[in-house]
Formats: sequence, C-alpha cells, structure tokens
Amino acid sequence: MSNSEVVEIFVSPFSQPARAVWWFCKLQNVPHEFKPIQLGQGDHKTAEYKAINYFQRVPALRCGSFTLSESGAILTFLSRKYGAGTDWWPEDLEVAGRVAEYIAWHCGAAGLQAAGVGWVFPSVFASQRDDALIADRRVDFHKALDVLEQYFLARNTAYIATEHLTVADLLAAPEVAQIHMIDDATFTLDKHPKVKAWFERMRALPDYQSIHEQVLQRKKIDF
Ligand SMILES: N[C@@H](CCC(=O)N[C@@H](CS)C(=O)NCC(=O)O)C(=O)O
Repeated sequence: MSNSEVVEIFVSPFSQPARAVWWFCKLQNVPHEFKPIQLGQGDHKTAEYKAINYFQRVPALRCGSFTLSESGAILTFLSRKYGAGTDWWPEDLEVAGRVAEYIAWHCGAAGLQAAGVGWVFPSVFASQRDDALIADRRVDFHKALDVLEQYFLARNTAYIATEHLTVADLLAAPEVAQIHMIDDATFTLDKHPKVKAWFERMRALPDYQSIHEQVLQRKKIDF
C-alpha cells in the first residue's frame, strides 16, 4: 500500500471519535473520501455498513478491501501509513507507549470517551431527558477530566504524551469540545488548569473550527 492511496472515512460530524479521525486526515493531508453517516437516520444500521464496521458505529475506515473500526485503531493505522517519519505515532518507544496507554484508557470503560458520550448524548439527543442519569454522567466526565489533569498532563508536557502533538491529543480534544453543546453554564475547566491550557492549544490548531462547525453551531456555552 502506498501513501497516495485514497481511504474512505465513515464519519458523523457530531461524533467525537469520528472527528478525531477526520481531523487527522486534514492535518496530515491524507488522501481521503469523506463518507457522511447520518446516525439519526440509521445509516449505520444497514447490513452494508455492518460489513465495514461490525460494531455499527462511527468512525470506520475502508482502504481497498481492508476495513477498520475503533478510532484508536484507525488513528494508529493512519499515522503509520500516512505519517511515517512524523511524530503522530512517535518512534521513541516510551512516548509511543504513552500514546498507546492514552488510547487504551480513552476507549476503555472509564475513559473520557465513555464519560463524554454518557453525559452529552442524553443531554442533547435523548427523546426523554433523564436528569438523574445526566447528573451521574456529569460526575463521570469530571472524574475523567481529573485523570487528564492528575495523570496524563501531570508531567507538565505541552501535550498528552510528550512535548509534541500525537494522535492521543486528537482523540481527547473533540471529547472536551463536545461540552459546548450542553446547556450547563456552570461547566468550567478552571478546576483543571492543565487541561484548560492544553485545550486552548488544541483549539488553536488548524482545522479545529471546520471539523467542529456543526458542534459550534449548537454551541450553548463556552468555557
Ligand atoms: N470506541 C468506539 C466508539 C464509537 C462510538 O461509540 N461512536 C458513536 C458516536 S460517538 C456511534 O457511532 N454511535 C451510534 C450507535 O451506538 O448507534 C470508537 O472509538 O470508535
């Protein structure tokens, strides 16, 4: 496979792990075809899509006959295929270990992704609001921010794994950005100053605005 090969990415702009994959493609100039998936219309529930992503979620990738699910796996694949010689997936074994550690935590049961989805989706998209559930998930999200503050960013590096940007940061930032859509004027990153400073750096990156356009159109709060 050469790195001029076009990949198809199956993405919804409202999905934070999908935005991470899309962002990578833009930042690294990956030749890609954007395949929009309308979750609300059930595009991901078809048998055709299940053949691309067995789990019937976004994001997914197709490259020739090769298909892949899971944002962390997709970013690993893309950074090795299209970012050879760059820092996205670092050569340094210890830094690469940190990236893998972050991805495992992020996508695991207690990660930022699980907490963010748990809070944002019922708050914004649920047909019937369950305020008790929302309050619980809000606590989970704050605990996930604590992990970022007290562990991943506690080494006082500019980015999650080291002093430079890696795919770990691309996964994390769209989760925090999702909070814009929540109607919660009390939300602030002031208790998480390292997260706040890191997030400001992420927001200043190229293409942040364009990949978050739909989220920012629904913006209820800033923080
Ligand atoms: N661990 C997966 C999570 C993917 C995921 O949950 N995507 C959500 C959108 S953020 C989705 O497709 N939900 C549709 C559904 O569950 O029906 C990843 O990182 O790719």
